[in-house]
Amino acid sequence: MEKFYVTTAIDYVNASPHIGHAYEKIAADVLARFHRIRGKDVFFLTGVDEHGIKVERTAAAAGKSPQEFVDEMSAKFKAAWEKLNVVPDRFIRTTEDEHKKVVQEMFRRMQEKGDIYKSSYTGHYCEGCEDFVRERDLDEQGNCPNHKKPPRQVSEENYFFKLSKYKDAIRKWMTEDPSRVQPDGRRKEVLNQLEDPEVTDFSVSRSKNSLKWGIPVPGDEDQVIYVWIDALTNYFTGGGGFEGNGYWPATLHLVGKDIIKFHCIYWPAMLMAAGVELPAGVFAHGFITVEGQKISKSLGNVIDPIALVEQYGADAVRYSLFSGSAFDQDGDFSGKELIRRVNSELANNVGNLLNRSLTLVDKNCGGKIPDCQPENLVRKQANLIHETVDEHMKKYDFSGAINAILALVDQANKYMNDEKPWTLFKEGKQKEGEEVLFTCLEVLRRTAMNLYPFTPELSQKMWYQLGYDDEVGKIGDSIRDDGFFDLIPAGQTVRNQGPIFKRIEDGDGGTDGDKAGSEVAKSAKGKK
Ligand code: ME8
Repeated sequence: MEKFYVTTAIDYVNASPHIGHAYEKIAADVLARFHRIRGKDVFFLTGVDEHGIKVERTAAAAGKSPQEFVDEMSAKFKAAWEKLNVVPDRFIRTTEDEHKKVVQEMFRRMQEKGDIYKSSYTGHYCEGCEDFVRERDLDEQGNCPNHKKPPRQVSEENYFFKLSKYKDAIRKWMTEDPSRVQPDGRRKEVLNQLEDPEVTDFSVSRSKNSLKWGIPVPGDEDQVIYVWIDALTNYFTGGGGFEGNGYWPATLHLVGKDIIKFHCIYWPAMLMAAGVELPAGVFAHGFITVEGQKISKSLGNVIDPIALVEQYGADAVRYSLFSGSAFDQDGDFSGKELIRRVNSELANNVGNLLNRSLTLVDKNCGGKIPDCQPENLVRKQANLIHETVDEHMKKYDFSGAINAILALVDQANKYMNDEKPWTLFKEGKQKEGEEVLFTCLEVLRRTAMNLYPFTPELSQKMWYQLGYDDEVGKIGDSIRDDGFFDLIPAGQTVRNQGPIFKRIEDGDGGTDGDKAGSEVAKSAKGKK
């Protein structure tokens, strides 16, 4: 069976999860579900990044021990993903013993290869980035351009990794197969960074005086392993580490656009030094803004994904995040847009097609799927939807996949309006009426399957109403070798249980979605 091992970045636990973190985790879950129903052996890893200065400081400020603090915070991240129906095969924490051992072994192997040496260093360290910032990249006030805070002057003796030795090999890795780093614009960006002489050997440890909360350097009590070495290695730990569990190398590392340097330069170089196979690919997604603004605590727009799910439901949040904007570019979240899309696209277009079809089947076909094989344009389009969705998903074009499914649903709704099966039945044209219904039911079956990665609950409800007793998420288990899914079975009894998706009404009974969105932001703020 073909394997698909997908990972996400692991989130820092110094603050609560926000919608930007959720966006990435849902995307990985969408891919995991998509490949699973296509019959692949999927392993989906996500988790949290628990070491480092930021976490150490935040724990101290909260009057807690680092361990106590990360235990609480990790549970919050886990709970948020559960609420969103994000179901990883493993939720990794970098404080796990198993991970610590893999990181230390990784370090040892890099050392054995002669790629780690001791040297002293002076630089500007930004705790927000958990990285050194170059002097010329600081803004006019001398602040880190990303975190708008002054970096600390750090001067100490550390272990260094010989990145310089691997630059040519990394360039080759990224150019000989351009699909390894996507989108292409990001690949070019990293290739440019690679040419920068300042992207060179880097420090891979801190002295215990400056950082205690981390994994000790094997054989040196005074040094702690630098947070990025620790964090990146989580992907390898998840893949079974040096013992293996059959999933490494990862098929895909899904990460935000801000951390591609670490994933496309540091990580492959580390793996080469440790003699470990490289991942098949990295994809960098865009950033989510909230109502046009960068997510920031000071703006008070840090939307708590749990509050959002409580207000709108998991499917609505998942769907609205990916239906509107391109995954490889920045996108915006607004309550108004969520309500508009969910009401018009899911409740109206998909919901109406299902409801009308099932009502007519109940009234005119004894509640059973009619036995026929009509040939018409809508059926032809329906037969193509699988391939079309595959094409979009292969390119991580989630909104393209959703739009193709919705276009088919629109086409079927229009077809029903034009053919008027209710009139056909009235006129005694039973066969013609059944053919129209069968066509629409086939579209609905395919819609349930193809929307499933985005809206698992809605799809399961559709599946059940179409008369299936199994789970739509398990169809991959019985997929035929030729990848063809059987037709909706004639004679299967449908179960019309009313709307699968209720229209979202705003609190005021109006359509002021923006207000709804900011209510969530407010309630999220109030909880802190
Ligand atoms: O970078 N929109 O952790 P992190 C979309 N621990 N994605 C966003 C986002 C937004 N507004 N804000 C953040 C770290 N992200 C490291 C990763 S991996 C070995 C270690 C994404 O909590 C961000 O791009 O700062 C990253 O992929 C993830 O959330 C975690 O960010």
